[in-house]
Amino acid sequence: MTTSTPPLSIHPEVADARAAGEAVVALESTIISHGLPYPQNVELAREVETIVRANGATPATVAVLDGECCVGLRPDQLERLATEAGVVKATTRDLPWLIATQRTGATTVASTMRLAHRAGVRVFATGGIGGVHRGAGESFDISADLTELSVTPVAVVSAGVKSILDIRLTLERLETLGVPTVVNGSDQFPSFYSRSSGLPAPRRLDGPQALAGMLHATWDELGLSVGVSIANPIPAEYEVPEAEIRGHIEAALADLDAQGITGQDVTPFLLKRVVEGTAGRSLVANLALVRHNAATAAQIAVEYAKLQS
Ligand code: PSU
Ligand code: MN
Repeated sequence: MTTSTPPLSIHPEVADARAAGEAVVALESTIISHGLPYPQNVELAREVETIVRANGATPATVAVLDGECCVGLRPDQLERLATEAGVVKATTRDLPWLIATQRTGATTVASTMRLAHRAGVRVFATGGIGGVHRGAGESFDISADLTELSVTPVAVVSAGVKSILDIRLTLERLETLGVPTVVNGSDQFPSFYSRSSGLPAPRRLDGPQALAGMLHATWDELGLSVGVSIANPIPAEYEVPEAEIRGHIEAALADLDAQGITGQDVTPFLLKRVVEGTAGRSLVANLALVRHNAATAAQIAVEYAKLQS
């Protein structure tokens, strides 16, 4: 499972950690190429890898480089994703095309999960997951992240769902798809910048050990082939009040309609507009919550590795 077979290329450090039964944490790359501005994107990508290591796990950033599906990247490869023009935003359905055309793509939550799973990696840290867009009844715009969570046994640690999406419908969809969804240490489901969303946590567990126990129950005891959504609320000191974000999100959604933006461009457009609108305040929160998720994911991966031995 840990050997590299084209088009899958597993970084030797990741392969060694897997072979030794040690903790590994997957990281996505759409956040680097399409989710954050330069140079914060590459700085964060490096920093998150350091945080994963400091918490006892090996980082494995995932991307497709010239048609090669890489699990674990060298520093120059991270830099390339942060700076190169024309890096494709790649969800699972794009992987075959990237391989066939030897192109370079940044992986979303969905495709990162799929490639992490191929490499035997079970825990993944990100900022926010995709979900059901507002107005999805008309547009049918529901992120493939949710579909992937329903079929691929990887745990995704996020800060919940950004309110550019319809959070209530996203939780409904996760329930329908049978995705275990749990909040770390809170009775509220978080909404990325905020520790609350007005919706209750579907389920709650407190801390890495309890969360790892649930992963063990899901995959090893029940044998379910399903992802697990772990929502990890932003630390209180970095929270941005909902009132401060709401207007910017409404404006961004109105621009989206006015400019006729659809499909894969929707999420990157909204993310960029919110950062611009809040004059970088949302960016500080975004960086903080990703760091926090990386630390929590590494701790969960360490606890889960103990249950495997
Ligand atoms: N939400 C965020 N930041 C992000 C994304 C979502 O707050 O960077 C990215 C993730 O890579 C996620 C993707 O998997 O957007 C979802 O895109 P779409 O809605 O097109 O499925
Ligand atoms: Mn979409």
